[in-house]
Amino acid sequence: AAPAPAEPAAKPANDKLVVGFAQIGQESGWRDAETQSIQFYAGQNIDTIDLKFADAQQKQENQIKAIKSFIDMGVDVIGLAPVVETGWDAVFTEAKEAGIPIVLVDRKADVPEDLYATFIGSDFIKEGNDGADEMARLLDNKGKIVELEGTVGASAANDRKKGFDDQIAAKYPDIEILASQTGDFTRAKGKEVMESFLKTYGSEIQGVFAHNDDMMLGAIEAIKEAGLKPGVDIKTVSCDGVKGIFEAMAAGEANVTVECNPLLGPQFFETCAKLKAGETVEKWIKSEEGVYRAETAAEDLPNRVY
Ligand code: GYE
Repeated sequence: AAPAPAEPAAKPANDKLVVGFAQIGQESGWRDAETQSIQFYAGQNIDTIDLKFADAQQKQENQIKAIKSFIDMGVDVIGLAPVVETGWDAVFTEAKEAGIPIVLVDRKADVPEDLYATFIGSDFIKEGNDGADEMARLLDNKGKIVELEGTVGASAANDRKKGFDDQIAAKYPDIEILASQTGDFTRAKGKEVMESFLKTYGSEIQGVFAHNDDMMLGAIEAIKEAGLKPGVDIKTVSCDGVKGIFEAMAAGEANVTVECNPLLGPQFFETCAKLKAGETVEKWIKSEEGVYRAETAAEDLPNRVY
């Protein structure tokens, strides 16, 4: 008898790298730059990457819903920037049981190590430490300051605060943190909280540390409206390195930004591809970043891409 024809190879429904990404929202210029980096990379690689992108509008429950729908779709890898650190165990366990690796992008989650493949992002404790050293330098190691915290419960806020406050307590006994309050990583809230600090403490305040540049840009407006000079009467140190803060530094209205890199798209998809191929990846893929001061802001500005 004639040999049976070979079975046609079963074709996978989608041979692209299928990735679900649950983004936090659009709270800051930094966040927008990260979203663009991810969407741009996927767009450039449309033949090989299928990106499902969800915007959670700042709500953990929306991120959890998005992750569940990615599990139902059977994506290859799920990425997310967890809005807060806690509360992920159940949904990450569902992903694990479905055999879908989780990649944490830019913010950490407080879960057992076996529930995620890797964290791609910055060392926020170090950013806080660097922020404290810069503030001490600006104030000659002595003075009264206020702190604008990021979103309550976010790893970027928890760790920047810890890094900053611990470094001040350990190395700069003559610097006093008068007050510390959340501005939710937004410009509008940063302005609002700074207004209330100025009402309470007035010209006692000699410096502000903000967990991101957007809140500082809001605080700068509040300081100006109070008739004081930001960057001169009140020194500023914030995190991220967005263009707006370089413009403020070049104009003499801000002093320092501690860079945090949002351009994580390429690293993210390269990591997803490795995970799909069954390769193991490092548990923490660290971003490289620097500290930028007002003195070089005008020169630095044209080189900033976000
Ligand atoms: O600093 C802030 C943003 O998670 C590192 O989130 C990120 C932070 C960033 O909204 O601007």
